[in-house]
Amino acid sequence: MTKIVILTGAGISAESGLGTFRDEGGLWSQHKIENVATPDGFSRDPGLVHRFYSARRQQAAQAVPNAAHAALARLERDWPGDVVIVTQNVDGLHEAAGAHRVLHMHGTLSGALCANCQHRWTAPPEMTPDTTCPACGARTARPDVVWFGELPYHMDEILTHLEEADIFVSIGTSGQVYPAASFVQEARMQGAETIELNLEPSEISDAFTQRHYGPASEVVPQWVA
Ligand code: BV8
Repeated sequence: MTKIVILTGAGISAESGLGTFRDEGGLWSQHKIENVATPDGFSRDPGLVHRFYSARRQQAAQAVPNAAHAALARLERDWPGDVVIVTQNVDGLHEAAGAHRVLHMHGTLSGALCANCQHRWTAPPEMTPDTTCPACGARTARPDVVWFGELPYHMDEILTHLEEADIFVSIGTSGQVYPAASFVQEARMQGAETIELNLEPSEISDAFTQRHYGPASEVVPQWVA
């Protein structure tokens, strides 16, 4: 049975009103990466990092899936073979659209992690440096997201899916962050068909055998149909 592995990035959620990172006016233009998405940045100013993620958590909670998320959920439901979504996104829009097999390699805004005892729980809408861990009581709560220099989640499982993929589709990512940006090469080495669906060519466009450009809410349903 044909297995499809789909990588998504911030671009698939752009039309749901969630900012991307590297587009004009994107999240990184408002904050320096090293101040809000690195362990050092969190140690230096946990209040700033909590404010950055609390604002995104509340925004994501209001966002609704768009036609691209819905099309992928339909594909997962109707495709006779395996469909796995590997997302770099920390919003819950794939699940809100009805997808079930979603691997959040960079974590989720809805998750909280205790830097002291590694306990995980559902994050309150607003987290601050005074947020305590319900398990150990320490004030060491952090967003359960993967920062630069930290190992992404589910890597072993993801690499297995890439080995088994017959089709690899990359949607809404600039291909600038690793190891996600290397997945297309992994898939190609296994002989998979590689497809890029994006607003414009990404840093890794040359690695794809098929490319369709335009807003995700248009090109993804067209491709799924
Ligand atoms: C690791 C946190 C090792 C959560 C994020 C030099 C070379 C290679 C690698 C490195 C290097 N120097 C450092 C590294 C490693 C580093 C890295 O890749 N750095 C980059 C900047 C060079 N990577 C890491 O540190 C990773 N970890 O390597 O660990 C290790 C090994 C062992 C033990 C310990 C450690 C961790 C990376 C994860 C970082 N965390 N986010 C959060 O805040 O969200 S990354 C961040 O970027 C988000 O997760 C985001 O999803 C991700 C990727 O960005 P995109 O999703 O692609 O978003 P972007 O804005 O860039 O692009 C949007 C795209 O959408 C554009 O192409 C645009 O055209 C398109 N678009 C816009 N609108 C639409 C659209 N498409 C369709 N429709 C639209 N409407």
